[in-house]
Amino acid sequence: MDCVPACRTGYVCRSGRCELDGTAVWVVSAVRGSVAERKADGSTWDAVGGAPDPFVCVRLGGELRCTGPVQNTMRPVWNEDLLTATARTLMDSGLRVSFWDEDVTNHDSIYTEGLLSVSEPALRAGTLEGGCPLGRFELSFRLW
Ligand SMILES: [Ca+2]
Ligand SMILES: [Ca+2]
Repeated sequence: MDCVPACRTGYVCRSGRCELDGTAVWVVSAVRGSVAERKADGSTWDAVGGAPDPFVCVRLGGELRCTGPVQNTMRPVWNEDLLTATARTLMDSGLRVSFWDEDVTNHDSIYTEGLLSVSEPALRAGTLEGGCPLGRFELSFRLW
C-alpha cells in the first residue's frame, strides 16, 4: 500500500503509514534551559550572588559535545548544534545529558549526567526536554 501523500524526507512508507526511516540522519541541538535561583544547599551559583553560567553536554557513544556557556543567567539560550546521528542510533542508544554552571575551577553540576531515551514521537515532534528541580533543558531534532 502506498502512502498518499508520499512520505516526506526522513520517513518511509510501511503498510500505508509514514514511519521514521532508521537510516535518516538527524541533527541534535541544545535550545535553551532554566536554572533554579540557588543551589540545592541554598547558596548562590557564583560567589557574591552571581548568577550561573550554564552550559549543557550531550554524549552519544564515544562522542561528547558541549555548548558554550551563557554568562550570568538563569535562562540560557544556546541554539547550538551538537551532533548528528541516525534515527536508529538515537532511539537505540538514547542521549546522555549533563548540565553545568561553568566556574573557573570546578564547574557546579546542575544536572548529573542522565540517560534520556529518544522516542519516535520525540523525533517526530523535534523536541525533547529533561532535567531536575535544579535545572531543565530543551533539546531539538531536525533532519540533517
Ligand atoms: Ca558557580
Ligand atoms: Ca556567573
